[in-house]
Amino acid sequence: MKITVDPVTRLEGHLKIEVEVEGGQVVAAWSSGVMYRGFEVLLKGRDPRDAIHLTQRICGVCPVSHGLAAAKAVEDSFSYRVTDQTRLMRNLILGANYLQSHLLHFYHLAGLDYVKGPETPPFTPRVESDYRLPSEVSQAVVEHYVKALEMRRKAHQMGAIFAGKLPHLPAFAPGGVTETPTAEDVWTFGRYLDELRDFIEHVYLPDVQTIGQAYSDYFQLGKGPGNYLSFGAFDQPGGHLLPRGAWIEGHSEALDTSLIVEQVAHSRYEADPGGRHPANGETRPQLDKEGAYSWLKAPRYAGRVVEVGPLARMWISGEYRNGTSVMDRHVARALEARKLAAAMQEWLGQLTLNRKGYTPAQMPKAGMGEGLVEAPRGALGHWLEYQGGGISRYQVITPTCWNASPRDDYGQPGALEQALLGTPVADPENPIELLRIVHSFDPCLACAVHCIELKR
Ligand code: NFE
Repeated sequence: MKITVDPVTRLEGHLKIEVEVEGGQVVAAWSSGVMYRGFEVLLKGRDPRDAIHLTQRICGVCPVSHGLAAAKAVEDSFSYRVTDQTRLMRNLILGANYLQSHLLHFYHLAGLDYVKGPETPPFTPRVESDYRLPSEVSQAVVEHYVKALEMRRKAHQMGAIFAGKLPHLPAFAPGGVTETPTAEDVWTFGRYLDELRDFIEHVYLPDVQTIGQAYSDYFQLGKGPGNYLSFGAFDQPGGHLLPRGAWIEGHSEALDTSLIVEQVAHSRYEADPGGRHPANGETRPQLDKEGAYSWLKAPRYAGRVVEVGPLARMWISGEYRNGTSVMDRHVARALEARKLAAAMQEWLGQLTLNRKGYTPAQMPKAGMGEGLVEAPRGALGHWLEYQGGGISRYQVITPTCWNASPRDDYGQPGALEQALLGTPVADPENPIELLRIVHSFDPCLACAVHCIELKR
């Protein structure tokens, strides 16, 4: 039989999942982004600096990552190097966004797959689950769900201190961050960071442990392709806090972005056999293409299907290599939140008070650039080319495009499609097993796609 979940709720954007079940197990899976993004097209002809602000509108959850990737692509086009003060401010703004995003994912998106909420909207209607926590434990996690909303607000405020506002910050520019940290800024940021570190240590990590113990079978379910990719994030002298690299067929490799290809055999874009590197990428939508079932292209690294995100980063750094399952994704994300929050404390102490984070940069009229960053959900790249002061080519590959991609030119299913294979589904009317697997990737289809054609 076929099970279709459309849309999958409690993720950002619109994702459709279809699976074929035989003998109680998933034997085939299709992941479809059902909307078109097209930002690449509307950027054509604009000033490259506009990309820093327009691409943030791709998503309200991770605008910092898009703004930063665009700023880095512009800076890369004329080999501009930012100051230490800029680096620290960008790290703190991106860090604040990561903390709110990781809490959002665990408490507000994935948590209710395991914890029974109150019998009232927005907790109902729901796909019923085999809820396993004793009611008082469940009740405590629901209280943490509410507290996490306040923690996320504080994380947004932290980012806004150095970014001007959030979401969609105005302060990124080629040449830095147009804010100047004061003693009051640093004090306020530090006070909120203390609260977040306390919440991560004493609430988030223990809740992940509680759910991991009660649902320990999910350390065996939803296994990804086992290949990982990270573009590296949080610049430090000589490297990144979250390292750049790849893990392919059991081996660690240095990142080589020339090995990236996006293929479209099963995507709603004009046929382009073999695919393209994003620096030469095209965005030519074709709604009714035969055999296509997604608006996501299929990015591949060295021909391989790779998983991106916190588990990929913790795996590549060697800090967490327990497994590639649903629960491993939750554990890696929580451990990463703790590690990052500790590093943010250090960076805050390294800021120079009352020193600008911005040095005006003279832009050339033509150039090409690559902007790489790790967004909370994984590897994010922006590729830019401009001539006569206007953008001639722009391509974005988001983390969710890597994870939720459709089949590629060679028929290889994407990472999420692979993770669904072999999953036992106890009740096709309530396919909670599928939702737990999908949610563990923290997909954001808003990042991946945008417009929809309504058929009335
Ligand atoms: Ni819309 Fe995003 C992150 C990016 S995911 S949340 O993290 O880029 O495709």
